[in-house]
Amino acid sequence: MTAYELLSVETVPAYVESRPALRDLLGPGAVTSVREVSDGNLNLVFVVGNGSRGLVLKQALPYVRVDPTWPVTAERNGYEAGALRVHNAVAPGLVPEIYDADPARHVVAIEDLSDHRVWRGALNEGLRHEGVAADLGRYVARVGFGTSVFGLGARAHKAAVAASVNPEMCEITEDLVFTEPYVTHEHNRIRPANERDVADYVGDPRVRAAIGTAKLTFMTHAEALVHGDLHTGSVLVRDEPRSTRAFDVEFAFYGPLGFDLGALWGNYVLAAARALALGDEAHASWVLGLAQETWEAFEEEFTRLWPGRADPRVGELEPYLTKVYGDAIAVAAAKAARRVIGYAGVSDIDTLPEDLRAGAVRGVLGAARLLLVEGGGPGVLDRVGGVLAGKNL
Ligand code: SR1
Ligand code: MG
Repeated sequence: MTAYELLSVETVPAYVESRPALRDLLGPGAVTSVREVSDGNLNLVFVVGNGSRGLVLKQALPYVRVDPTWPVTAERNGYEAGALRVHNAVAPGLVPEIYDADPARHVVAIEDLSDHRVWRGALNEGLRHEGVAADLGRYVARVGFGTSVFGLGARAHKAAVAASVNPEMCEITEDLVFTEPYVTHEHNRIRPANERDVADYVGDPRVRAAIGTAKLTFMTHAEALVHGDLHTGSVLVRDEPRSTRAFDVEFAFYGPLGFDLGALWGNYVLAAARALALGDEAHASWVLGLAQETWEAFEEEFTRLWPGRADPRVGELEPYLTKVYGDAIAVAAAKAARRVIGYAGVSDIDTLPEDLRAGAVRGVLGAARLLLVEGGGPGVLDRVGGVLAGKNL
């Protein structure tokens, strides 16, 4: 029993009618199609149309959709609406438009991007969407500059930090990414064939030290209103005309820029591990090259924005970029490792044939360990492919 009414295919038309912004968008009494497409861990999602235009309704459940015994704040829907508005302002065209937010029913209405597809699925199929990785680097740069003290100045940054605290969702990340994989926990799903690999990885004191540092950075470096969960399943892509949209910003919070870049890199590692397990070296190599592509686009865009900062006495560009890079390397490792040890696996690995999975997991943990041990050292990303392939570099 929830304290607010959950949407269903049957009730969506009346709901749209009851929301002035949506009625104006689609026209009165005009809903002709409703399709439920909920497939993430947390929310109900409906694609609504009137024959010529559409929108998407996303409603937060007060629990994890795939585990109703696990309560999660429905207020995340409001955090998402707030972050989406801000991201639309600083990075237009790289996120879905937002049409409406309903704090009583915990619903946001956003642009219908049904002509896009989720990037993770495309990567799993060995498809190359050129330019997406660079678009995402620009997205992180624009959000990272525009919502930070650099873009906002001191007072507005402090006000934005205060207005955007998202403690419950941050706690999920603190637990699932930085804690649970490193302790004995009921959420962990370790295959017998990988027990030794996981024990070696989590038992390495260098790994534990680097993860502890990354967790502290996550919890205390309120740099920018980052996406907070920027994996390849949070990205929609379209080829013609090319379009890239980062969506699903319910984990948005004031955190380190490197968190979003590292999330992308960690998921490139998972996609490459899949490709290598399937014997597609060319795709693995292309996917691993995306990390550099994202970084270069980020660096170029951030550098372009830098002269426009509110206070030229705050920060130095090169040391700041070095800090972001180092943060991102550790997050890449944490994000890749959590998906093969802890709660919420990814299809890249979980849909591999059983006999290929253990090797892929071993490769991912080897790559994560390399990244954590070497930190932001020179050429570390270039060595990931070798480790994934089982070469002891
Ligand atoms: C209980 S939520 C599990 C995971 O799903 C989301 O995509 C986040 O990555 C979160 O950690
Ligand atoms: Mg999500």
